[in-house]
Amino acid sequence: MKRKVLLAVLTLLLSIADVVSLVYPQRAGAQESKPGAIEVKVDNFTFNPQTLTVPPNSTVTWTNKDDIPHTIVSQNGLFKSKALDTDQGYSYTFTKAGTYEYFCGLHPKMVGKIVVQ
Ligand SMILES: [Cu+2]
Repeated sequence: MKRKVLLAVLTLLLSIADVVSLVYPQRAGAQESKPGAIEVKVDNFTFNPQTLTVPPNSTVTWTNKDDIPHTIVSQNGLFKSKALDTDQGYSYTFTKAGTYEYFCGLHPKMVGKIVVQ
């Protein structure tokens, strides 16, 4: 009886894999960069990478890897995060081309730049 259930589950998983492999090639053809994957690490009082170039409509996620809080504040007031504790993240979607400079509100010497083009 247990074996039959296991077989049914395996069959279901295989058919899901079939569907995914049918859908996936079309998506891979679109070949834009993946906005979800764009990450700036905040580590050792620096933004890494310090300058990041992304296409329009990219969502950038900053993740705090330090054991003290940091914030992400844009120079022109466009975005501002709350204090991020260790491993907390903040995301912002850049819709328009331009250069967006930002800093840490708690340590203003920490600066970074997002270039959207
Ligand atoms: Cu900071």
